[in-house]
Amino acid sequence: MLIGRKVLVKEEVVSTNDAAKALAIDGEVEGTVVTALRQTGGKGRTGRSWESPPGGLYLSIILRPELKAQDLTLLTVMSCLPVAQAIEEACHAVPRIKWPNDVKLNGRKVAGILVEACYRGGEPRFLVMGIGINLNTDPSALTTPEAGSLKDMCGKELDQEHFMNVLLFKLDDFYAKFKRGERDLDEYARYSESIGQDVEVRLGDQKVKGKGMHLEEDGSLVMRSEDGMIYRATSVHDVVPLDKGQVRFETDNVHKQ
Ligand code: BT5
Repeated sequence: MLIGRKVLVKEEVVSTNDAAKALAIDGEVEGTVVTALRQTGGKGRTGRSWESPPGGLYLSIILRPELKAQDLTLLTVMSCLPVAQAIEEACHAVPRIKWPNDVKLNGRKVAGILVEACYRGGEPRFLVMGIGINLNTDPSALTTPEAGSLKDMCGKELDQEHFMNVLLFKLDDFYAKFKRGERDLDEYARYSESIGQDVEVRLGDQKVKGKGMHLEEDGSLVMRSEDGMIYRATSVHDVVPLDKGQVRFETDNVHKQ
């Protein structure tokens, strides 16, 4: 087992992603996990914040994959799969993955993933995969209207240690398979609420409504807009028309060292 060989438990941090990033810069090995009981500055994508009261699970994993840039996006997008599987096992209910990085249960967002890539000289040096799950969070501690707590929705307190062990096991299995080139897109589609469903993505200043069609091998979501245009959405929810050439690659947040 690579992921979770070493788990560092903190009481309070600003962000487990920042804590993991600092460790990774100092050479911490792949697979190390940083977790905290609460975060004072939990981060979402593109400057958004992640509410992190006690009761939630906040963890970040240091990864050093030797993968091509396009595989990094797919890795980011598909990392929702082990999170959804762990939630299904704990709650006996099927969660839905909203592309690119949300996991929802009964229409409420219960988990989010933020993967940050640290580059040096154009080559990814390491990734930090941050996962936030509203496990035993008191729903009144969450102000985001669409947020949901697993404890509230499953009707029982969940064993945090057991849940984390299951999650780390599933993440480890997923990551090992991913590195071997195995991508279970059918299993992903089973949880997806975006494939075959109505989606809305941003194209510059505009929002485009349409239907999600399939996940591309580079992790982007192909959709057909209401006026019949085919678009490819990259993982930062920019959308690039397929017939206008190049698709832009961006991991969620890119940091230069
Ligand atoms: C995400 O961003 O969903 C990624 C969240 C990743 C959080 C983890 S916690 C461990 C690690 N350390 C960090 O600092 N971050 C990672 P995004 O798709 O941008 O969604 C952010 C939006 O989700 C916010 O603007 C709110 O609308 C909503 N939100 C914030 N906190 C939430 C919560 N606890 N539960 C559900 N929704 C929330």
